[in-house]
Amino acid sequence: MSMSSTTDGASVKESIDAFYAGKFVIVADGADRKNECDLVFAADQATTQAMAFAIRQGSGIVYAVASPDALQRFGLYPATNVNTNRFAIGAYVSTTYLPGSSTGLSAADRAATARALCNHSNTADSFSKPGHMFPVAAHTDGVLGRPGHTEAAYDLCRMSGRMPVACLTELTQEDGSMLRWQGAREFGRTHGIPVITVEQIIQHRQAFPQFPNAPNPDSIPSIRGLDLPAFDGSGLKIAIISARWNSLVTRNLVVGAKEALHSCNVRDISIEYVAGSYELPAAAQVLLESRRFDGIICIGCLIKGQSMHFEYVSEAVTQGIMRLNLDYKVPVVYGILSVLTEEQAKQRSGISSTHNSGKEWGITCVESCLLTKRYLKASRL
Ligand code: RBF
Repeated sequence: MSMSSTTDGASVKESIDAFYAGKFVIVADGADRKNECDLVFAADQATTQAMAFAIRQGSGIVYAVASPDALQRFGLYPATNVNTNRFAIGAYVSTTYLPGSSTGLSAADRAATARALCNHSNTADSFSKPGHMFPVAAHTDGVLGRPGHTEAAYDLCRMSGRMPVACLTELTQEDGSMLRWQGAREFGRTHGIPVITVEQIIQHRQAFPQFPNAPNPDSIPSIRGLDLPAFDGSGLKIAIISARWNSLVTRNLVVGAKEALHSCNVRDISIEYVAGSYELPAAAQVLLESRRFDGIICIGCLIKGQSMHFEYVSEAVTQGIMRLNLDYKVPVVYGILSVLTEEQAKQRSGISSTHNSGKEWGITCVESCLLTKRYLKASRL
């Protein structure tokens, strides 16, 4: 019984396609590890039917896999300070999405919780602690950082360009024992679900280091906006400076920028905060003087009010950031939404749409850093 041969199970490509379409994928780890087969699917595609199937065929416990950052933004925290689990699973406190549920345990309620964990406009207040879904933090390097089911589910999200939150449960048999490799393949055949191994995902990630970026809905059907090609930003050191003014919006933009940087393999990301957009150029200058960064992304949100403030500040900040770009020869990305209404701010930051401008700024920063590296001998001053 070999689990490493791709001819035994499905191909990674097949699994990525299924996962992208919101369908199930079964992932097996090695006999030397847990020797379990887990059912995974994209959390933003979690329907009541999918959740009911997962609860019936699995252990009954359904996990929500995401990065530590993504969980912490909803006020979730590690379930223990001292992890004595044999496989050091990154268990977080259990949770239920309150607005969408009654007891939290039904398939419909758990599906609502899974979907809510994908919606950045939700705040920590909306999630009870404890609850009935079990969040697990994935290693941010995916299966390359830890060869577990959790990371396999997380990587399936990233490899398919989906929102990086997945649902996962361990498949069990009628008698309650765990389903193993052979049983999982039969189960997969019966239900039309591709079965792959963690090892296959590791090999795929090594062969294809870049993740595709989620399509930018603005740029696909029309000529507006920026397409999001994948760049390899391995080794780059990037700082994000975010204004806290209009923080609901800027927080989302920061998440978008970080997701884009991660998708370009940027691992070294520092984040600093200032009060308002007006503070951004001076803060960027301080970081530039430290000579520690290959690029900086300034994030803010200016919403036109009743006074002349908007005009003055946006003009000053635009000029300030341009000056830094030309003076320091280090890319300083202008990530400031200058909008007329709150609704426009929500639309451009992914709160009321799927378009998050932060992603474009992350990609832009990597692209500009690579250009600088190609033409200037010392990219860090
Ligand atoms: N900062 C922003 O980033 N976005 C805004 O929409 C914004 N609106 C402001 C409106 C007024 C009337 C004032 C006085 C400040 C505003 N700020 C805003 C804060 C500004 O960028 C800066 O932090 C403060 O002026 C302190 O230097």
